[in-house]
Amino acid sequence: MALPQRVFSGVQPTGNLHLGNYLGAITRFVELQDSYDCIYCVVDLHAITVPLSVWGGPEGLRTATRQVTAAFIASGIDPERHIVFNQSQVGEHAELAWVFNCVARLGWLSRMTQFKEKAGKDRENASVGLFAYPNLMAADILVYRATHVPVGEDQKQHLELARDIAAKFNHDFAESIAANGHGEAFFPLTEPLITGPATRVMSLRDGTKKMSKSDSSDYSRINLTDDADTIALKFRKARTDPEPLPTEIDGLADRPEASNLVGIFAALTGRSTDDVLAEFSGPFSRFKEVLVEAAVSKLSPINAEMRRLMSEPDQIDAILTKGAERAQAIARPNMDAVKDIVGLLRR
Ligand code: AQP
Repeated sequence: MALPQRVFSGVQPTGNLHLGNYLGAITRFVELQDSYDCIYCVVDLHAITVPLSVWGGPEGLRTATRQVTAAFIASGIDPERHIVFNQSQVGEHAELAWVFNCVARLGWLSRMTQFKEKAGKDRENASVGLFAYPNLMAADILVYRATHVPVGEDQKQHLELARDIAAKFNHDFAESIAANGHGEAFFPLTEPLITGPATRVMSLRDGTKKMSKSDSSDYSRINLTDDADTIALKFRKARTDPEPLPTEIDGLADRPEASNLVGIFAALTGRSTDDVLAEFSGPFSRFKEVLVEAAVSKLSPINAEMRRLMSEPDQIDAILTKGAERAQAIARPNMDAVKDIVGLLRR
């Protein structure tokens, strides 16, 4: 039986969401609502894989979880038509992650660049959770047997690992999968959806580094909570090079900061890079003014709606609880099937 075409994706509540999260992930989440059954998750169990000082402790985590939920809804995700919830309310994610801890190989995880970057030089001191993060991410997706995952470019390697885990599970348990009536494969080989003009938005201070919540400089990113003046200031201070904007795309080669700003403007306005350059080639100062206008007009209404939603935390919590119940109604039977396939007795 063909599985439903189902989208799953998640965002970590580890601080302020930024323009990279918005253009690379959340705008795609919104677009996909008309074509798929969508499940959007605030992945709070992933947030606690880094030191407590980074995710802000219990109160910080609760606030950030509500804030990501507010950003989803303010950006246009409809929690009535689709499912919005936080990961820790559906225990099946962690349950399946344990099974995947026993399927994935140490060598596979050792190659993950995100672990290397986040653990840094002090690997011995990194949490086991940070190392096993990709297994939990695979479980997040596969506990719903999701077929498509919209993400930014940085998550490509983790999605390839999720496919490897699904393939190994299907292979190792092939007989049991068939005997339990699931045909040749239980888990789909999920397709990443890494498309659009902003799959990798770069830092405003260094065009070779990804825009990131954990960058120590707030000037490196536009936060969804920034007001119009802050957005204007950050773009005016954004690093550029001495050359004017070129008339054609070839002229952006080896100019990471210029490419990034043009890419951001193209994504915000839905225009092609060629089109943007045709109109705005010349001094950066003029281009930065229109960039500020485009960012403010896109982000201000989202910012205002997020603030309104955050003033009623009980309503956000009610949305998350209802979403968790709906998510669990899909996850539980899948987890029961995994138990039967593996041979874990259940009630
Ligand atoms: N710079 C980016 N450009 C495009 N997409 C991005 N994403 C993140 N940064 C960019 C995408 O946003 C989604 C949610 O990401 P996340 O917050 O769960 O984790 P992350 O990728 O680790 O994001 P950050 O901001 O870089 O967080 P820190 O600094 O904590 O590591 C994902 O789809 C991601 O691809």
